[in-house]
Amino acid sequence: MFYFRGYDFLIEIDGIIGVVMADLFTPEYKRLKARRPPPDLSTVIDFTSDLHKGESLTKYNGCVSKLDLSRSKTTLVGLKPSDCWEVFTFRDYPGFFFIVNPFQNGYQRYWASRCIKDFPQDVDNVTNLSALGGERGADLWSPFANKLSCDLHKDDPLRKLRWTTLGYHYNWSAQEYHEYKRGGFPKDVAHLSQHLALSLGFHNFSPEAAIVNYYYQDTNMGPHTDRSELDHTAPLISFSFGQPAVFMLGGTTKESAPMSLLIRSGDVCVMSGAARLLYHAVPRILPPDPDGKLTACFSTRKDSDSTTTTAFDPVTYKPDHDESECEKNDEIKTLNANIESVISSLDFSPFEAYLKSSRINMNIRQVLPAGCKSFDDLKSESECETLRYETNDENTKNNENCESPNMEQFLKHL
Ligand SMILES: O=C(O)CCC(=O)C(=O)O
Repeated sequence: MFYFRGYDFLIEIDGIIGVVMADLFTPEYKRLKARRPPPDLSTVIDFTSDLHKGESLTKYNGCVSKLDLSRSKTTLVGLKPSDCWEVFTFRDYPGFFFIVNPFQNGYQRYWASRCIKDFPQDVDNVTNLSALGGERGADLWSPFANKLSCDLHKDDPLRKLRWTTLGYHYNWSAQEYHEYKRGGFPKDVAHLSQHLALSLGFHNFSPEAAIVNYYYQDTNMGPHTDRSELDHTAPLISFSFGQPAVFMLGGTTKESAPMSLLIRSGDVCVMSGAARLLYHAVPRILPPDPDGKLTACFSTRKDSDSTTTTAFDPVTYKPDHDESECEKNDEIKTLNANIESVISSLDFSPFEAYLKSSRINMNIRQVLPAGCKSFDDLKSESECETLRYETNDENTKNNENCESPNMEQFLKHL
C-alpha cells in the first residue's frame, strides 16, 4: 500500500488495484480534541469575534454569506424578532444555517433551566442514567442546587448525565425510533423549533423528537451522521447553551475535509437539505472564561441596574402569522407569560455554576414523514421499507474507530 495524490491510497490485492480515499475528518477531529499540547484553533470560524470586531465576510472569500430574514417581527419564547437575527449560509454546505445567538438577553436562563432541571426529571423522558436502570424522572437537580459548594463534583449524578430524550426516544443501540417508545413533546420546545424552522422557510416542520446532550468540559462527541429519522427533507435544529464548543461539519463521507465553527451560548445550527446527512462532531468544549463570568447573554437588566424591577426586557407578542390562528396565538401568549414568570422567580446561581463548566446542546428532529402522526400512519409496507432502507446507518455515534464507508465498500468488492 502507498500514498497517492497526497491523500488517497492505492491498494493492491491479488493483482487488483484500487483507490481508497483517505479519511480527512478523523485526523482533524483528533487534532482539535487533543489535550496536550492544546490545538491551534486559528482555523476555527468564530462569527462573534470576526464579525462583531468589524471584520467583514470578505475574509471568507465568498464562502460565507449573510441571509436577510425580513419576514417576521414576532418575538416569542425568548427569541428576538427574526428580522434582526444574524443568519449565515455557506457556499460549500448548502442547507446548513448558522444563527448567532437569536435569544433576547436573559431568556437563555429559561431554556438552560428546562434542559438541566426539568427535562431529566420528567417521567416522560429518558436519560442515559434511566436507560441504564436508574429511576425514571429522578431529581438530579435539587441535590446539586442545594449544596453549598457549587462545583460539579465528579461523583455528582448530574455530572454523569449525558443525554435526555424527549418525544420519540432514540434507541442508541438499534439506532431507531419506535412508536411505543414515545413521551409527550414539550409545547415550549415545539414552538421554539417551529418558529425557527418557519423563519427559515420550513413551513411543515413537525418537532417529534429531541436529544438534549450535556457536555462536561472534558467531553466531546465523535464524528457521526444523524439518519435514523424517516424524513430527511425536514431540518434538524440544534441549540447550544453554556460554554463554547468547536463544531465540525464535513461531507456525506469522512473523505471531505471538514470546516470548524466556534459555537457559543445561544447559537443555533440548522442542518437541512444537502446538509442534513453530513458528518459532524464536537471535538472540544472550551474552558470557562478566566473571570468566571458567564457570557453577557445570560445577564438580566437586574444584574446591571439595581433600580430595575423586571429581570429582563419583557417580550410583547405580536402575531404576524394568520390572525385567525387565535388558539395558537393564545397558546403562545400563555407560554411567553410563563417563561417570564419562570425567569423572574429563578435562583440562577446554581445554573450559572453548572453552565460555567458545561455545555448543553438541544437538538430537535422531525421523525415521521410529513402528514404522518405515528408510525402506524406510514401508508404502505413498501413505503415503510424504502424509508427503513434509507435509515440503515453503518455509522455509530461516538464510534471514532469506524472506517470510512468507501474503504469498507472498496474492501467488500475486492
Ligand atoms: O452538540 C452538538 O452540537 C451536536 C450534537 C449532535 O450532533 C447530536 O446529538 O447528534
